[in-house]
Amino acid sequence: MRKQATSTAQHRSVVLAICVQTPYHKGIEPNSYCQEFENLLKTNGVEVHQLERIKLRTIDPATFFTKGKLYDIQQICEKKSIEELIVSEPLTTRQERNLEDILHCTIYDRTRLILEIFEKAATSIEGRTQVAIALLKHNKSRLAGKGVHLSQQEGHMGVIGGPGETAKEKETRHIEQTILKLKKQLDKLSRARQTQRKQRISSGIPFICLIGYTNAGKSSLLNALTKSDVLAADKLFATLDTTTRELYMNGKKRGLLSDTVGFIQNLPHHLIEAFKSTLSELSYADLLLHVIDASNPNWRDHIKVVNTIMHELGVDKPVLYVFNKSDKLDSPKEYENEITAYTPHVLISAKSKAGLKPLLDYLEYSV
Ligand SMILES: Nc1nc2c(ncn2[C@@H]2O[C@H](COP(=O)(O)OP(=O)(O)OP(=O)(O)O)[C@@H](O)[C@H]2O)c(=O)[nH]1
Ligand SMILES: [Mg+2]
Repeated sequence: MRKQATSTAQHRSVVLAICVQTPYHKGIEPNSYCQEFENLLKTNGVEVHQLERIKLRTIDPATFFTKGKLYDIQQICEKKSIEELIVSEPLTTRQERNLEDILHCTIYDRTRLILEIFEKAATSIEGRTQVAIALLKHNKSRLAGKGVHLSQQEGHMGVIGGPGETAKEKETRHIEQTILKLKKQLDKLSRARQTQRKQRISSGIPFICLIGYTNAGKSSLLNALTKSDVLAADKLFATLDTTTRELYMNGKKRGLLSDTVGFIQNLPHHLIEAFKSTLSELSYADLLLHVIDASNPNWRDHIKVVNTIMHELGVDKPVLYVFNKSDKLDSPKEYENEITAYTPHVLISAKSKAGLKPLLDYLEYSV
């Protein structure tokens, strides 16, 4: 991962990654959860030297890991001269700092990992600005817990901020000013979005949005339905910028279909906050297509994650559950029995195009 201060240019850090099964993971299938963590690491281009899986019965508020586990990790760090430790869970500033002190290596948590992936994946000005704000807010929160060396430097007479301003205060103020500047830019961009939205609404064309967990196949479905070529990749958060395409059915333009950023468990709060202006589009949708990777053992949990975020965003729109990747299921018939509670729904494969006809029929009659 990216270091705060660069050392030797070509040096690749020795990385230990730990996938943690915590008490709050009740009901989540651990293998696919760890697979998802490995995908996050891969997507961020991290070369992992050792991957450990740890099950925690309780979380230590000061060090996250309990004493015994921490001792084991310490042994690995010493033996393998670990320089970076990446943890699959979000850590508090205090936990991160304490772990750094005990393990003598740089600690990165889930939040940092996801933020860096977003930073790399953002291409549009709006996407980049949103991610930059989230990163700055994260850095600011980390700074708040930073200790001694930053808080003890005295400010000089005459500098902005007045006498006695500490280095920490200066840094915080700088971050706040930058955030303010970026927010102004974002406001301008969102005003342009509002104008586009007004035009769209007055045209009366139905507006359909794809939502869903990351890697569920939203972009693949957009491509399959609109015969376009949006990036669909076996990467997490391949899509960060909204793409809208015209949807034709039986040769007639019947709507606009829009792709959105995928969600994940413990999506950093600052990211949801920063992406609110893009996600606000969802409130204007006539229909949401909630795409689910039916082949992932944690699909139920993924649905919950997405629905919770929708609730947090205050989005309450008609939903069609689109269970995707049916080609990967051993028995699609049996699977149908498991999804009866999710109504209305369709079972499809964006890859083989199976089930697309019932989906199009639904769209034709419902929007
Ligand atoms: N086997 C199979 N693979 C699929 C299907 N649909 C999508 N995929 C694969 O799943 C991976 C993710 O697909 P995307 O369309 O990029 O998923 P997404 O939901 O847009 O992901 P993000 O943009 O990262 O949120 C890609 O490797 C696709 O090729 C399907 O129906 N069957
Ligand atoms: Mg996508």
